[in-house]
Amino acid sequence: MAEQRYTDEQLAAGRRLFSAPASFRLGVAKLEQLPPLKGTEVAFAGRSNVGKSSLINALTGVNGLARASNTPGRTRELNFFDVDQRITLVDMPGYGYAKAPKAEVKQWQDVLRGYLRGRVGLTRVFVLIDARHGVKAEDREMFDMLDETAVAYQLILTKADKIKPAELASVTAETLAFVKKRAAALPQLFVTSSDKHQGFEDLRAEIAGLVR
Ligand SMILES: Nc1nc2c(ncn2[C@@H]2O[C@H](COP(=O)(O)OP(=O)(O)O)[C@@H](O)[C@H]2O)c(=O)[nH]1
Ligand SMILES: [Mg+2]
Repeated sequence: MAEQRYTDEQLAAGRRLFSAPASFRLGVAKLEQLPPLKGTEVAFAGRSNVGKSSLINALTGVNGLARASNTPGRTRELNFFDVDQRITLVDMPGYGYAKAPKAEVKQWQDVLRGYLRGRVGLTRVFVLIDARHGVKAEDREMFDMLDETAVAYQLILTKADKIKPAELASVTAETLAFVKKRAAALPQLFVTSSDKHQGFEDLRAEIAGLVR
């Protein structure tokens, strides 16, 4: 069995934090509409279809809280969710959706960059990577943006249920080697399956540790 990464107390704090019902606060399409900070803010980024919405649903235990969709590129807003008044989760619009019109892509990149640059109090960005695909060019652009804006970020490999354990081990090692070279990336990652509800105890413990 793998070594326990968090203490029992940390795991319990994670469970306690997420035992409170999470709720949707608002969706924001323009920087001027950003709400005031409430508690510790953490954001989730990743390519379209990587599993952001599914992960937020599984993390909070609220089915349908974040809209999961089979149509990639549909979420065009920063969606804000409250957890226990102490944590704000932000579902960021997916990037790397080739079919989106150029002007729309540019508008979204501006909103993302503006949010990442200007959001004082944004504590952590979790960047989701599909375990089947590993780090792609668009992910590296996101890492560049995060390194530039000096926002601490940490990777989550998603859809772990879709690949064999041996493949998962090698993509985990490759991805870790990759982030170790990045300025603002944390040198540990999470591996999750929203379908099988795996990996969330640790992620909850990590997020609970960020509460001020
Ligand atoms: N097998 C499997 N499918 C997943 C998982 N997470 C998400 N999906 C599927 O991947 C698709 C995209 O998920 P979604 O959460 O909407 O991705 P988003 O665009 O990043 O928000 C949906 O069909 C989900 O059901 C997972 O952990 N395992
Ligand atoms: Mg989504």
